[in-house]
Amino acid sequence: MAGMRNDDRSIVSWFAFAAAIAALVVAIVGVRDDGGESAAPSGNGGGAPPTITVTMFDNFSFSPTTVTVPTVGAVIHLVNDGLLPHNMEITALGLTSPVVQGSQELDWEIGPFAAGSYEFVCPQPGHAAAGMKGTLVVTESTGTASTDATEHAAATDEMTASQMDALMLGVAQQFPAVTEGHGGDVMEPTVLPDGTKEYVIVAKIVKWEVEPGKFVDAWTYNGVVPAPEIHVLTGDKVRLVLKNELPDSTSLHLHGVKVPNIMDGVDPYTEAPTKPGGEHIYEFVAQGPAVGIYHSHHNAQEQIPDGMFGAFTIDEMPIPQKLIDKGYTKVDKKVNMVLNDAGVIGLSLNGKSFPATEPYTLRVGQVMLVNYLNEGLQGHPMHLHQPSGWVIAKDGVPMDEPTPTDTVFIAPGERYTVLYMGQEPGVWAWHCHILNHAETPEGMRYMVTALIVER
Ligand SMILES: [Cu+2]
Repeated sequence: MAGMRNDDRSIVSWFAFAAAIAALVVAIVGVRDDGGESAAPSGNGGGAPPTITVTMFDNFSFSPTTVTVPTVGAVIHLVNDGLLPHNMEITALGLTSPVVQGSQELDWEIGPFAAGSYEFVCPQPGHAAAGMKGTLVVTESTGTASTDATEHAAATDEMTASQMDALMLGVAQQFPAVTEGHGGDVMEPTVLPDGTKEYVIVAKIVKWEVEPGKFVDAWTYNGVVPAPEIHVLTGDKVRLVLKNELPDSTSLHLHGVKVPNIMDGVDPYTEAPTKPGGEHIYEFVAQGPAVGIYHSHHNAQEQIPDGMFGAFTIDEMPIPQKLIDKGYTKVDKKVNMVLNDAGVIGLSLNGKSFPATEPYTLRVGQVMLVNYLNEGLQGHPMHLHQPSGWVIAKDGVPMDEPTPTDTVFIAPGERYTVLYMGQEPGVWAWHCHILNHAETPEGMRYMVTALIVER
């Protein structure tokens, strides 16, 4: 898998890519017409300042993170969704709002000001450093723009159809947005004198950029989300050295991988918790095939969604004869897609949220094998517009009879292995079909990527 990403991106130029995605967005949202129910921004016609809602959260974030206002100014309706005091400071303009106490809200009038782009932060001690910041875009035109409001209903009410279209286009054109960090690449083992493959797994907190500018304190293995993929072969002697650099204890469970009970990684039953600063060794002989996950089994409802998960695969999944007969003779590309929806990472594919998700490319006739692995707290129906696929394994067990799918529902903990063959060239949307996991009034978000099929 290493190096695949650069190859992928070189196949289409960035500009062509953005244009293709833009066309895709237009196609998706084309059903909404300008005479629809959207209201114009209040008072905008006469040049009066519009009201824009900005919500502040105790996870040190603003929503939306990009606020677009006209040069005439705006009323910022500040809502504190948390319990801590928060407020908003546009440092370069010398503007600071009153402090908003927990669960309170207030209106803050700002402007007029010159067109430009200005950072805003929460000036409460430590909040900006924790990532509580955003961008105020001042434009000559009117606007109430945002790129990631959670107050979607309110945002929709304040937008015209054209404004909504412009926002959606803006988000789409960012795809694939560049962010720091890339998870899930295959980890190389240290081979010990007796042939054992040793992997050192360091549990630690790092700043992880889920989407452009949104850094969270992710709980990781080896500093990336998802953790590096561990891929071994049947018969391999495997040794995992877990080093705990977290402030809490932890343990490492091998989900969907056959191991002796004592290696199951479930404290306090099969082992004592590995304390901060501690180390634990897991040893077993690989028995494949397997499409598994290694993840925390200690306060897992927080440690896993916060980032402590990675694929653990053994051997390659066999292609059923029925599909070989249909021309699926070999796998040209392998993709692990780890789903998440909670913790500091939130709704994401492989630790990233659209438009920062990774696009995939495939040539007509090539075959892509996708392992979907759900590490979230809810099920996700993953839908690839085209090509439709064939499920060839469930939880790492090969199926004699493949089943066709264009939407595969993956419950928490489940793994499905699906083969797709590139057929019709184009940019094909690929997303969770719980629609608010994929779409907002401001454009596509969260669990969305694309498959680009080329001749
Ligand atoms: Cu979903």
